[in-house]
Amino acid sequence: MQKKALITGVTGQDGSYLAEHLLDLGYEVHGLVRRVALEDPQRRFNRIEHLLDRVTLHAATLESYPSIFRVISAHKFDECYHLAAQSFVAESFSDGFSTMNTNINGTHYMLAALRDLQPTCRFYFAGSSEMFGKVPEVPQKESTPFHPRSPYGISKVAGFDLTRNYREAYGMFCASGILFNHESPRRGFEFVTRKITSAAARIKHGKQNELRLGNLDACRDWGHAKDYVRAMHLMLQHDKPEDFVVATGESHTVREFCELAFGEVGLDYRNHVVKDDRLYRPAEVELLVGDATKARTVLSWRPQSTFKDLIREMIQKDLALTAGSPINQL
Ligand code: NDP
Ligand code: GDR
Repeated sequence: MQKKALITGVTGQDGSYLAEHLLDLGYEVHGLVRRVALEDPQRRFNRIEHLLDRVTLHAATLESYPSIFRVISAHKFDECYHLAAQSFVAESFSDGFSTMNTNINGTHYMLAALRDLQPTCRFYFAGSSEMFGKVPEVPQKESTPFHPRSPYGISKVAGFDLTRNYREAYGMFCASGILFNHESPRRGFEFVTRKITSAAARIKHGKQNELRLGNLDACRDWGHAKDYVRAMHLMLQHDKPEDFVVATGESHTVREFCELAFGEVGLDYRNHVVKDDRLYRPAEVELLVGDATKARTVLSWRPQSTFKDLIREMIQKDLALTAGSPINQL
């Protein structure tokens, strides 16, 4: 029997890779997208343009319970991957209210609609290493206490708790991934890795002179999004619903990322990167590095891409983009 999956946030970085992965595995894939995206497909669907004839899209928004209820009442799904969210941490400091509203209520609406209409559908929640925030131990694992440092991190802790509560209270198959940063050539341009690789490519091509960044000393555990969506799928194939840390176990500073990315195009980042105090966050998460032993042993999950592979791939794609390749070929 062909399995049917619903992906919220299918137009995002992870949603696009997950849709590809599930299609490769023979799934019937459905995606939840905002009405505004349907009105502007060329721009809003650039990450999934190559999949449009193979996925079924439904208009709904995380702000509206009826819109979610309508989609879930019209189709029976085996698995639901809830990836949609306001995912930019810095933006959550500018407008914490809308981040909370979208991320917390949106997750609650998804869970409540599934409980009422399809309680046997397996549910994945996109939890984050931002939930650890001010870390009490290094590396962080499933048992590490949460101390979120942003409205975004707080919203993800609430989503994580909601997911666990639906599992415990109603016996639903609800699992959370605690995913550390993962990147790709499909990463949004506001996130630091893509900001760096796109700037390095543009500087190389003489289209930009400098790159303004905030905290260069922050440490992150950066993996490849393609590897991380495989872990999401594996979590829902496990015999019981559990939460898993997904990480590479390697941590690098933003400065190291700059050094390697600019080095890829034969430039010295010190000649181009300008530290800008306005880009610092009111509360920073200084050090993240994950211990994915549980995912490795229980799910047999392994990342395939290395830190250097990731940077090289992002730089190559940004060089091509700067030279004029259409964005949808990335
Ligand atoms: P993106 O920002 O690339 O994608 C977010 C998706 O959510 C987009 O499809 C966006 O749609 C959708 N969305 C946002 N707001 C709404 C809304 N109100 N209603 C419906 N859809 C909405 O994120 P990623 O793919 O990088 O991340 C996927 C998930 O994983 C997110 O929940 C993120 O918080 C979480 N996460 C990400 C990590 C990472 O390193 N990438 C690490 C840990 C967790 P639209 O295109 O219309 O804007
Ligand atoms: P993060 O990713 O906040 O970890 O959240 P981001 O790439 O935005 O920041 C990483 C680190 O880089 C520092 N930094 C800057 N960041 C940005 N965006 N722009 C800058 O100019 C800049 N200069 C320095 C930041 O201060 C930070 O320390 C990502 C998102 O995908 C979340 O949705 C996800 O949950 C977490 O990763 C895990």
